[in-house]
Amino acid sequence: MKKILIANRGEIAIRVMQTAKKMGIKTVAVYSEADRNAPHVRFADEAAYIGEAPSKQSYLRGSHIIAVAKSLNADAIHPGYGFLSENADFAEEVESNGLIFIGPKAKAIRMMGSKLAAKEAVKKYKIPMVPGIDEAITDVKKAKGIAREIGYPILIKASAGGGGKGMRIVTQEKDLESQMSRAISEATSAFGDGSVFLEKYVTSPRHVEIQIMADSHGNILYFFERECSVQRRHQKVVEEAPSAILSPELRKEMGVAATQVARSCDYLGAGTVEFLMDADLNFYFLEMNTRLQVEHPVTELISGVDLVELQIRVARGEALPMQQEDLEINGHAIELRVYAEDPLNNFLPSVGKLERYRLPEGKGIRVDNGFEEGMDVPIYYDPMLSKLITYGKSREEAIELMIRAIDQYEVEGVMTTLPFGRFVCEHDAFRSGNFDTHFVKNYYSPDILRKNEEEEARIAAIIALKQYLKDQKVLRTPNN
Ligand code: MV4
Repeated sequence: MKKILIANRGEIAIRVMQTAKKMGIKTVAVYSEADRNAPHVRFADEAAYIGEAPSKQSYLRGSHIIAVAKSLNADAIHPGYGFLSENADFAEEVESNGLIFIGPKAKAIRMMGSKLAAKEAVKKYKIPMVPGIDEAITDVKKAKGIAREIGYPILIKASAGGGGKGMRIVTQEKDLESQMSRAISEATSAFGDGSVFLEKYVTSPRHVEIQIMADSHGNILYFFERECSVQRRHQKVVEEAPSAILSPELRKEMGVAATQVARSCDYLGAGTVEFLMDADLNFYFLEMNTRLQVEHPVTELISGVDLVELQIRVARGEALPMQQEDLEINGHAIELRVYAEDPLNNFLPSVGKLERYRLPEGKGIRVDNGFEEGMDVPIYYDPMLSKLITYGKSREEAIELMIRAIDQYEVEGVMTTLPFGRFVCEHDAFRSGNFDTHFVKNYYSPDILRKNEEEEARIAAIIALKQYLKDQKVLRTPNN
């Protein structure tokens, strides 16, 4: 593998290129009209224009991107996350054009893209699952019978859904019929597949996911867990590794279950197996994400591996260079997703020019960044500016470092989620480790941030006044 085309933009394109460069592999960036001057373009050895700003006319043009890769003699395509990363047809087309897709085979992507197919695939292993059914259901009468058996509240999920799309909570039987028909029509229009199924609704779960990596020689390793419960409307905001609540035994149990999920679909490359965990630490398999995830850096910091390097190596057909016994957790890492969104105004995208943009730096601080001072934040794509990641010997150290790094991070021109990240890191529930997926909903309100900001403004005013009085004393010397 001598040259890789990265079919993505922003921080993840740069992240992948960094490792490719380290491995002596040439890189090709692709860019849309909006990204002509983007850092990921300048970071690459070569770059190719692929179309207008909207993703559909650029970053989602699979066939065109493949043609570009071939014309520039690339050997492989890395899809990053989002865009084409979980598009089975694209993975297939890459391979049928004689290029290497740095990711799993199309079959595994397809299987795990369907919740029902995934449940079917893992059946031969003893993977704990939420009580529910593993077939699509349309008959309301039958559904009522099943829901009664499972017990309310139940959750209707779309088989083709994911990341919370197409889910409906039903608390009582009289709502089941209407919710089911809504769920089916929503799933049909959103995914072109109206299959829905029922599960017991776990009311206050944690979201714990396991990073796995598989090679083409039958080896599958787990790289421990990430705790991702701090999320807002299915959008993760803060992630950490390891989880504050897993025992070594439970970690191993979940790790083994995750590798079995990967085995069930003949997995290759980096993947993440998502679990729900209830208050009694029971865990249940939810779904598998067949890509490198946004939050992979926390895993890299605590395990000491470069996940992108391993992706590239297994894509080249190499065996994984370590065994499960070689892996251990060192320290604690936390990631804050820094979005150009206004936490005081319902997290509305805050577009504009980065008038000032200075990153924090220092020991234990990593910033996976895709922007620079003077750039506009484009409206066409995800508004994530960067990922701020801190690493310490302990969870407390990582949290303290995160607060200091947030204070050091300078952004002017757009609103960001940095103050929101500070709120999370200072909150007792987060600090104690005792929180679930309802953290933001339960504890956050813009008023809290406003009060913090007013308090900061008050302190700044006091300091300014003190300095003013001091300056006056200096100026009023006896000779004046
Ligand atoms: C659930 C659940 C409770 N009970 N399934 C949301 C995203 C998708 N991956 C599955 N999700 C959930 N499935 C049962 N049976 C609660 C969620 C859920 C959630 C899961 C992980 C992280 C954040 C979440 C936020 C709301 C709901």
